[in-house]
Amino acid sequence: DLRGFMESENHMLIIGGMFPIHFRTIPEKEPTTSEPVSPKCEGFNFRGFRWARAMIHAVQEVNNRLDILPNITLGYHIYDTCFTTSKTVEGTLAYLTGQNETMPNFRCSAGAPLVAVIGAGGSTLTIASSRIVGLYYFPEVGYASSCSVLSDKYQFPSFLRTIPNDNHQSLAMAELVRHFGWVWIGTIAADDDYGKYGIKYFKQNVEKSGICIAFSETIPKIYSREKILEVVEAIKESTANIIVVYSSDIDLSPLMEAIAHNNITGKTWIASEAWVTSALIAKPEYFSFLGGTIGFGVRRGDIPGLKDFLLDVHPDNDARDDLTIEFWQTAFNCTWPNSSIPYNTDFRINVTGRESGVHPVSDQLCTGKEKLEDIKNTYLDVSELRITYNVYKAVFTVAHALNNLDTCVEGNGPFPKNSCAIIYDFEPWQLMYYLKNVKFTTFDNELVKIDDNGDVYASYDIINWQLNETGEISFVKIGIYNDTKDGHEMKIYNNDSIFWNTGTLKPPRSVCTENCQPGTRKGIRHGVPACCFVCIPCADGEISNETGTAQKECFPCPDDYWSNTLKNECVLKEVEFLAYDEALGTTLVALSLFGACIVLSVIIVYRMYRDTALVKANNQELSFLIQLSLAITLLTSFLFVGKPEEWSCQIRQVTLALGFSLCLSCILGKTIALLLTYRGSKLKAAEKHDHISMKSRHQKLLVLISLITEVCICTAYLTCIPPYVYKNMEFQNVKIILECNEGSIEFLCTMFGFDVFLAVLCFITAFIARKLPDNFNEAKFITFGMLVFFIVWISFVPAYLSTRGKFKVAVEIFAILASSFGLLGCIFLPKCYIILLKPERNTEEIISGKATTNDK
Ligand code: TCR
Repeated sequence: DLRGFMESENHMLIIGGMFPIHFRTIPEKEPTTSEPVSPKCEGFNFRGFRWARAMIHAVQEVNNRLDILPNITLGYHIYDTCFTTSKTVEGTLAYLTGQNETMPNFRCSAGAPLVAVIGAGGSTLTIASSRIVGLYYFPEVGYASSCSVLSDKYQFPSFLRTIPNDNHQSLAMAELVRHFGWVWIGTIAADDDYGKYGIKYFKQNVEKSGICIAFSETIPKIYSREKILEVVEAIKESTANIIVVYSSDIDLSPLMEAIAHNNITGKTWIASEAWVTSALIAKPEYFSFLGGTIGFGVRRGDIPGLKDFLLDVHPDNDARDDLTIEFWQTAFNCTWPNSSIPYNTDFRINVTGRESGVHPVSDQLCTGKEKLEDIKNTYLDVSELRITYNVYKAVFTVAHALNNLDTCVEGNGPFPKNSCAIIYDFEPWQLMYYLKNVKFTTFDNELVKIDDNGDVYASYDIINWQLNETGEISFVKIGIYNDTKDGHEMKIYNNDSIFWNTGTLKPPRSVCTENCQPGTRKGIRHGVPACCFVCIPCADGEISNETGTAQKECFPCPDDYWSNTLKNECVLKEVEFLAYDEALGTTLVALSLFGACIVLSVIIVYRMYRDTALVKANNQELSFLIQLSLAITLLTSFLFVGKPEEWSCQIRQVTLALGFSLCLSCILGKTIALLLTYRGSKLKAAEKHDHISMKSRHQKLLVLISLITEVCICTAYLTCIPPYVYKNMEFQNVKIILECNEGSIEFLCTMFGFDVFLAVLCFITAFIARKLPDNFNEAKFITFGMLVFFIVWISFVPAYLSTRGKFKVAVEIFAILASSFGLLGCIFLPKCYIILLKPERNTEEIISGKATTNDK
């Protein structure tokens, strides 16, 4: 309990202050058998003591300044919260009542009014005390209470603070995590409002960007070995390398002790403001576990004259000052003569299981000559004045508000009828008005402005833990994070200046599953976080080629492309057609050439033996036309083999149909002639000549008509719906079958239907004529040839329909060759046989059928 004021004539106002000068209260043994008393506290907190001293320093500075509150002297009344809610509430009530003078915490200057409270440290404590002072609209200015709920003015109408709202810090942490590409993160929160709200907001933020939380643990408020070990176990088991910790240093220290004890290395810790620069955690012996920690610190300031003021503390200064005696005893580990202060104790059970702090009072007596300058102590460390600077700003906020209240000009005031409040006697809500509008600059030229929610502008230093030459942990500023009007801004100065405990210059990685390789995609596993997935190979015809991102889908290749075996690239599909240079193609072409040669030799034979009876007996032109048409049909194979082109597609079927129609119409001419010859044989000799010439005219006409008909059909086909080249991809994924699409099946059928019609006529007439005596049984051979023709084409249909790809074309060529060879063989081969090998039978008599008996 610190209190003080300057003795002067001036009017005096008191500012309350609440600081965690001890770590915890000592639990009462038997609370029910005696009247309850306020618990005692243990564990001297040098940092909290420094904050309290900084407040006194700030109050004195205000008193020394002539520009702020010249006629008023500020006093202070500081209460130890012992980092517990109960003590805080007790203190708050003591402030408000000003009663209970016998209790240790009393208002020294009876009569001097309390104007505001600075405090109460951690958010949980502040929430408790602020709810009480809020009832009276009594101002409370926080210096370390950063929890976001405190911005809620419905719940905490009289609270303001000089530390930024934690929402900004949570955002900054999320931004940092995203910056380094970490997606698999563990979180640890203190079991209080600070930890829980901070982590909650962090999680909300981070989960939006697809980052997953591997584990969420809480550190107990009341020390519990089991619970700490549970947390340690969770950290050990998790694959997450990044751990975000939102906790005050006091709560965190047992966990860190356990981390060191269990030798957990290789983790990178993200520190919240409350422990990032704390000497309780940043111990050199922890460096192998905590080195490379990155955290956020609020703005720091070097308060002028503070170091000297801190040094100016000695038990002799004030005999009643128990805290200073305890400080002295703890700092120098000695006992102050005749002191009844038993505080230098710690009854906690250590994480390691042994009883620690069993050194209630040292045997060594303090001399009073110990030198503070000689020891290294958190209290005297003024290198990282962040919260201390906030305390300073909090005092000045109150002082400036009081000053504004004091300088109010009557008639221009903010209160009803433009009145002012009187500094000697004002209500708490009147000061609240001025506090809400306060605006001033510190010695550091920092503008302090409290907004409507009682918050200040957020700006953080990004701090990295590194080891310096002297083997101590130094807090290196590696970047900044600022809250700007439109969003926020994070700057990391130089990536190479960051120390990572991975032993490299590169940031550690923290993922549950490594990103999928190209050629695979992300497959969701049920019941596990989205960051833990399996990589499934892409389906055929689909690819994924991005590296670095975990992609959810494979993309199908464009039409002409297909995936390669690695599934990371689309490659042009292989084009398939019946080529000249493959065995099948060559064979078919050779066969057709062979056929054409035979036809050619037949033509030559006919030409050479044109004067013989057998050749003469036929209409020579018709025979030639048949030979020609067979040559044509045989040679159309060339149009079918090779890469289909627009032109070849268009002419191949047409040529074939025309060839056949020419051939068949000639044959029909022949068979009709045979029928007519029979009739003619019954005519008289005079009429015979006429008959013969008429017969050949009729034959030519028939050929011409059928040819014209077929040409018409073909032209219509080609002009209306011509065939075209078609890339068939339906049957095979990997290949494009290049084929001719016939365009119109109807036209095709009509075209070939006409051929079939002719063929049927041929067959019928030949069949009728087969028994007639003719020149060398021609009708019989034609019947046979037509049968071959039919058999070939009838069997062609199912064969054609059931084959795919290039073999389809082969089947068709095969049918063409077979039918052509069939006709060739049946019509011309027997004749050539006779012409060439049996010339004795090549006589008028035998041919005209007069020697039929011989024949049979
Ligand atoms: N806000 C924390 C408490 C806290 C603290 C600290 C405690 C902060 N910074 C430094 C000890 C040392 C930030 C709270 O609970 O709101």
